[in-house]
Amino acid sequence: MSEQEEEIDLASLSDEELVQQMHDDLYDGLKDEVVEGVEILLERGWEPYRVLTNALVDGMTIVGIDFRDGILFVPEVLLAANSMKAGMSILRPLLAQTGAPKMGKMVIGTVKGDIHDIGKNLVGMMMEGAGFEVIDLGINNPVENYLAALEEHQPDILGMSALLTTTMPYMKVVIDTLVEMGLRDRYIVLVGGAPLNEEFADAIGADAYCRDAAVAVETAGALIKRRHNQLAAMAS
Ligand code: B1M
Repeated sequence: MSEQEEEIDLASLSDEELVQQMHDDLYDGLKDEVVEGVEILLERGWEPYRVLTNALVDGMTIVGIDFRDGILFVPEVLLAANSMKAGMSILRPLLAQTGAPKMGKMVIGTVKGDIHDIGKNLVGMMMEGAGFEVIDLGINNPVENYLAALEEHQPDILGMSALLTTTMPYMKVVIDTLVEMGLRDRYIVLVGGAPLNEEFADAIGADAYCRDAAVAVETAGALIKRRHNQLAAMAS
């Protein structure tokens, strides 16, 4: 750490300066500083969701741009990702503590060949906060993992994440397998990840594409409600 970095007293910064500094610290992979920044913003009364989006997600967006442009490389991005995860781990229990009524169950995982998990983790956190039980399968999941988890946990929703154009087609492998096994209609299938879009979700037979974690929560709630209404109509 340089002398200049050591001199910065995060608590003395205004909210705006602190968020800016947290973007820089995330970029530099300074985990302890990112954690301290999260704690300070919470102490100042910021809502956990605001800390998550303004300080962490926006910071990671800057990292993503410089990664794309060849200014940052994998080791630096890994450090940034670990700092982001450390910040998220403080927010996770706070986001889950909303006391929301139980909404349903979701199994979620990143698809085979793909090790990106920050976005998936964020979706899981937000879903828990909205009252869903979340079973997280982690990264690099072959179809067998999804099938085993669906059988074991009998969720309402299957969520899949992919961040690479080379791994997103694997979502279709999972959905096609569900169709072949006659299981597709049992689950609401939601997909997400930066390279996806609605057309892709339609083309592979998912129920919906979720642009971000907030949309995932909204979509999950709406589709579960629709499903309950359909079942009630069939029963009457
Ligand atoms: Co990777 N990487 N990466 N990377 N990486 C991208 C995705 C990339 C776009 C960077 C770039 O070039 N600009 C690029 C993909 C290009 C492409 O395919 N078109 C890329 C590449 C090329 C690679 C490698 C191939 C690099 C290499 O090795 N040469 C390699 C691949 C490894 C692999 O998976 N096999 C690789 C590796 C890595 C790291 C390990 C260094 C690290 C991952 C660490 C980790 O996740 N633990 C990493 C990172 C951090 C990124 C970027 C910079 C950031 C991703 C991120 O965490 N975003 C990323 C650039 C970018 O996306 N702009 C990039 C923040 C997160 C909150 O957003 O994940 O989009 P996101 O999630 C959002 C939504 O998409 C949505 O909600 C989330 C929250 O709002 N969502 C869902 C996501 N999943 C969902 C599931 C749902 C619903 C919504 O289910 C219901």
